[in-house]
Amino acid sequence: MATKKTTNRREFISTSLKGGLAIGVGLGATAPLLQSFSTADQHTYSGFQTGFDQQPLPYKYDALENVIDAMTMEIHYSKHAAAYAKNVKEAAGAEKVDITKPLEEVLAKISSYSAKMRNNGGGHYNHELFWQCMQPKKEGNTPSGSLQQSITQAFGSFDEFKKQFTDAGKNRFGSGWAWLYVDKDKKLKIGSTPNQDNPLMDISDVKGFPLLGLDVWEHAYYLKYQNKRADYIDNWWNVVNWNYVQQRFDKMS
Ligand code: MN3
Repeated sequence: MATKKTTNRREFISTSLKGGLAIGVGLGATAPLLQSFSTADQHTYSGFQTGFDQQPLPYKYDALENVIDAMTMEIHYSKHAAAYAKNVKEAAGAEKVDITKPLEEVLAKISSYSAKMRNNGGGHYNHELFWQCMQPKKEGNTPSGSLQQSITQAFGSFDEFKKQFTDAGKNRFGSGWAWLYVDKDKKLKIGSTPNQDNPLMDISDVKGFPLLGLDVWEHAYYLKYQNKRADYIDNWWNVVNWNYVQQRFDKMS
């Protein structure tokens, strides 16, 4: 009897892992999050998991005008980001990745894949998140509720958080991203990653679940801001979609 029970449990764990929970292993805080997903909300934003196809931009190219101009948005979405989506699928084909599963599973074990997968898988994930993290400009744009409280708790004040996040973006040498993320101890952290890396990747220095990401590649701002990355970041705070960031935070708390 005892032997049979052990076997059944092993089969159960194996089946669960195949069902899409693998990313939870080694990421601590994301395990309960992913376990709560039904099959239906995989590959959609409702479950905060990411598929391999580029999703429609949630607003028009000119919706963020005065902060991010329409031409930058159009080139960024339809050329740069579209290329990451195309190339990650190519890499997935070559490396026998099941693209009906969330991209997050690949990112969590990115050290076992090619540089092409790392650059384009990260690039695709980061941009899909980035579009959702923005909305048309709002006056007095700040988080509210539990996210605001947790930010104040973690960084002292919202202004101090903004300063540290801005510095993370400004000081990233070359191309990369600034992040607000939840680490394995469920603490809010600020960090930055080079190129198209992100906190979901096993090779990343900063690890956790990203809540908010800022693209500081020159292609994200150069047409309007030229070399003034700091001005781009200062202005970008006006278009952060804090409701979306709060929803991601709620999934993690
Ligand atoms: Mn970009």
